[in-house]
Amino acid sequence: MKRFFSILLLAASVALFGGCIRDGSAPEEETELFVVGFSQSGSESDWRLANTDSMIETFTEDKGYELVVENAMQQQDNQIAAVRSFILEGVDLIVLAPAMEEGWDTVLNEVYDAGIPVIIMDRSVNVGNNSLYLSNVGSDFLGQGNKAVEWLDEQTAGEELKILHLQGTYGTTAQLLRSQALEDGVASHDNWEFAGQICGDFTEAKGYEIMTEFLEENTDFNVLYSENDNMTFGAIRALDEAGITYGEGGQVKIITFDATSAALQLCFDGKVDLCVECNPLQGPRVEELICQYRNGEDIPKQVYIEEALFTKDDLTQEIIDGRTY
Ligand code: GZL
Repeated sequence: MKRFFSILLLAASVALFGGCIRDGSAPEEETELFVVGFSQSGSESDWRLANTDSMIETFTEDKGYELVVENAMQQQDNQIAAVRSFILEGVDLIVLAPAMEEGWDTVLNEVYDAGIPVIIMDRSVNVGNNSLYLSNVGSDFLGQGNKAVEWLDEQTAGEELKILHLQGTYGTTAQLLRSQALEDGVASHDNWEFAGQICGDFTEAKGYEIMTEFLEENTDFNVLYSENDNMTFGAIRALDEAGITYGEGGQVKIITFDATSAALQLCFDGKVDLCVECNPLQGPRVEELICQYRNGEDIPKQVYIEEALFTKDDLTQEIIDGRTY
């Protein structure tokens, strides 16, 4: 008899609250789609495009979702407007991939007051009250930078290093923490110094532009620490035009973040020395958290995605060809 009532209670809660079954399939009792409002920060890089694709491929109608995607083109004001439109539309949950770390308190309080749950994905938000969001799914950006610094220390023990620091968009969590790791590294090594710190906004075009400008003034550096692959691709074009060698046996060691397949190919070809993976395929993990939430389970406030480092020795053409982004 007891089992009968527990089954009855489960069926009632699914029918009433739309809990989702872990395999992602919508319970038969559900008729309405679960509407996810997704505010994506932009489309500035290969990483970002893969991140968007991961969400689109995960939140499909046959699994019981309607995904509403708004691309903010790296402008926080566009994201705030998108979140407000999600409130008016009465979506069931918001996924926010924030362009910047600051400036979210007001609009996230509006979402909270509207009773709509929020998951932060990729970067982080710095708000006074972290109960404004359910969880932050993303990368350990400080860990990525620290692993890169440790690798550089091991590879160049005792050498005099002049490091050109190609930074991502200022104020984004990826830039803030990857930069902090390198700045801490320079501060703790008497034989390391900055040749320069320049911002490429995570794009190939800006990376090429600022690298070209920098090389007109200064070619005296032996490490390039570039905070994403697209800026690296632009920087490499500028290095080629300036006749400066890089990678295996070159004047400049290159460290790059994201580990897109194009960057891994450069690494395998000996043109880039270290690829630090930043995994954009976060849709499935976000969906798992949403299912836990809808089933009334507690979810962790911070979830880090598994990531690795790649040098030439870690790669084969088969591994590269098997990558999905
Ligand atoms: C990292 C992400 C960064 C990538 C860049 O999670 O925020 O933004 O490293 C992207 O490619 O532009």
